[in-house]
Amino acid sequence: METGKSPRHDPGVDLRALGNTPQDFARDLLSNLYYERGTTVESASAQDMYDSLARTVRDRLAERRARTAAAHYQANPRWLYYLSAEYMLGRQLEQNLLYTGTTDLAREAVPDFDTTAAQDVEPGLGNGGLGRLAACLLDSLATMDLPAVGYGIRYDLGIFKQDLDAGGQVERPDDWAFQGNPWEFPAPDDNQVVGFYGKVTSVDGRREWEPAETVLGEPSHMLVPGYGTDTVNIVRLWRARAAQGSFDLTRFAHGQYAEAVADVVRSENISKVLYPDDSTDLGRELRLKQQYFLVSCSLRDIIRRFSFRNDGNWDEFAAKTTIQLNDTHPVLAIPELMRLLVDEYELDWDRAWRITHDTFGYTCHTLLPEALETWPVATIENLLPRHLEIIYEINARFLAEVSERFPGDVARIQRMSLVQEEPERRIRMANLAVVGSRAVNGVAALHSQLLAETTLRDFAELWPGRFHNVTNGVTPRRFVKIANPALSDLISSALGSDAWLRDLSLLQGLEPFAADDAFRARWREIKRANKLTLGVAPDFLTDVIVKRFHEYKRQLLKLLHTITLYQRIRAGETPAPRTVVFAGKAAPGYWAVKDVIRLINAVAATVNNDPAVAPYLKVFFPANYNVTLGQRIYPAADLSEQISLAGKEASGTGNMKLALNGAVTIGTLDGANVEIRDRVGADNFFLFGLDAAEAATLRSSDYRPRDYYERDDELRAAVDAIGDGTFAGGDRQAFGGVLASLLDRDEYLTLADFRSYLDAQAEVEKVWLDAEAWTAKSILNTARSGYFSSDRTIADYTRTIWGLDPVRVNP
Ligand code: C3B
Repeated sequence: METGKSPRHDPGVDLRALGNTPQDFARDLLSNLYYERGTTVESASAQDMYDSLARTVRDRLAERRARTAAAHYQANPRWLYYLSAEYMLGRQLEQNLLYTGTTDLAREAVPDFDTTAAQDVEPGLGNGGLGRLAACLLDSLATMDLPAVGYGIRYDLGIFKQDLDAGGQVERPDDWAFQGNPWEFPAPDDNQVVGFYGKVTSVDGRREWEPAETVLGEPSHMLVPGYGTDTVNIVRLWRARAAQGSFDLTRFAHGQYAEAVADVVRSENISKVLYPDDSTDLGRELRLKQQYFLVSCSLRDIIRRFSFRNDGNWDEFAAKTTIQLNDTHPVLAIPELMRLLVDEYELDWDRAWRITHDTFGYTCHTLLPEALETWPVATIENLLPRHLEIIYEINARFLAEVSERFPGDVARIQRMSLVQEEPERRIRMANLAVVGSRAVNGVAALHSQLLAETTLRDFAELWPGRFHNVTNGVTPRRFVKIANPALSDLISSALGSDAWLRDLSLLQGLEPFAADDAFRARWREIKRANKLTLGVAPDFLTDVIVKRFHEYKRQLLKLLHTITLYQRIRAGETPAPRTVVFAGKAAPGYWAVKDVIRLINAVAATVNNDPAVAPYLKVFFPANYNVTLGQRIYPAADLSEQISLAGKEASGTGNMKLALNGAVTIGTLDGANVEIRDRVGADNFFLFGLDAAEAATLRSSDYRPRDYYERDDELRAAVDAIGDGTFAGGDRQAFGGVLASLLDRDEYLTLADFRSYLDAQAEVEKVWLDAEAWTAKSILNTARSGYFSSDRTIADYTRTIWGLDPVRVNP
């Protein structure tokens, strides 16, 4: 199984002969068209041209990749392995053109560049923030020359495509690689065999797991280039396949066509589809299989890579390897590494545990208890019997440690146990993650603080030194340079260079320009042009709430405000014109927020068809929010809505993308909003609402949403309009569920925060009417948001958790 292949680079021929003159580029493009697609310029389809262009660009990265692999082999460095069930990579073509400096060459060489580029499909292998964060971190790791590999699953179907039918969300499959994926390199020789089910027996005093079912994990990788450097890292994605020869010819001959491929289908189902759930625990055996599949393939690959230079030297493993667990989805890596070390490599338990514990770091991305994964003991016992034994052993040793520290504290032991007893026995994956990792981190300052005070309090008391904060960040390459080229050019000309793309703190240099009339005028012009590109009115305030739909994120609060604006206009008021942009997907089974989507579109239909309202208010809900659509929305936004109930949003990253593009935030003291406000200044941020402590107190008291409804005339009118058929052609039942949830429960205190939110919106409007004052705030938001670069996030991880050194790639 160990191929012992080493990625040494043979410098006998200079592959950089892939030159970058217009002739070189055009020749390579033509060569790909002829030899890869078997066609000619005259008869090439848009897809032929796209594929050939993609290969031409990719080949320039492949050469850098070979030099990176050689440098890494030479350095034998400490590696970071990032394990994540999700990656939202975004479109690859524009990024890779930028990173290879071939954008102009491509525009020159390709007859119809825009049509060609439009063929590029975004691999949507994630749900939302967590998956996009993973992609931003990979971008920064490569940019900072850090030796890292991302591991994930190559889902056949990514996050569903959202259609809107009569205003409601309809999900369509995202067959993203249907036309092939030119960015990907298959590596079938590096496949791994993964076991499931079966039984455990004792052989010579050792435990031996005999799986009843095996599946092949076949990897392919996509290139992850750094910006402004020759480093090209990889993200390695596993695809499940049946073993060769699984097709049942006998059954086929008897006309049993479905049965003939049953084994193949069963195996391949493991990487068939991304679970489209965000922030809820979802107990399905296939999902657990996916998680184990990812972990098992990746760990064996990590050991294979370790063995190139350090074969058998297990005492070096944790010094050469750090593995970051992106939330609880890959946490089975902890018992799996124990199983490999103890059962397969025959290390004793204590030594294996030291290695395991020293190897892992765990990032938690939530505070919601319902998002902390737990798995029924019975499910694990059936699917992974040996892992359950190992988890029990870890638990027994761990609980002995807790008892020693807190003798007689039975309640504490029950809370901390890896096994939940009631109402059903389940394994608590977050507890397992904390016990098996040397470092645990939250993703924003407030989040890390609340984790230690609430969700993971017992663990923080036991091991205070294990807990860290690493505030999230976003890549300025994709979310400023590529998304907003005109603004990027303005920034570069103001700062005198584009060095800010690799050191975003340099944006501070823009501060003086907030007082420069000509600069402000140019800043406004760009924002206007970006609105036209998005297709919204250029002179309206563009007010955006774009993110996954979730009750805690309170899209409904934004909608109540929108309804109030509508009612005020109907009553003769003439507010500052604004377009409210909603975008985002809802988990397919999450009916409470699917109703909200339907209601937003019903309100949009009413508002947008009312000529009396048209000069003041529009509601826009573009379907299928994804990275590509986000790249068009952020540059056009004036106002960034970050209005989750305080204490619920771990961090947010859309808030950072919007601030960097000059949107001013209206928000609660939640997640990274707190840090955004600290940096941009309280004067350049519209704050409202309960803080986390106040929200927790109100929620635990006898909260009565109806009191707020009865006391506030505008609130009552907005809520009544939902129930009286105003937006449903007179049908009073159409949104009964939304109404009841607001008035009877209002779990996320929407009504309690309504008035404070409207007051803050009045302040927004006042400032907006003074265009110069608004533009100054917009510029200061960009100038002071450099901290939110994912390069800074990676620097923090490197310093506090990973301890990595860069490896420079020789030109
Ligand atoms: C998200 C959180 O909801 C965001 O606050 C956070 O910014 C990102 O992760 C990145 O840290 N998240 C998610 O997208 N999916 C989950 N299952 C849990 C958290």
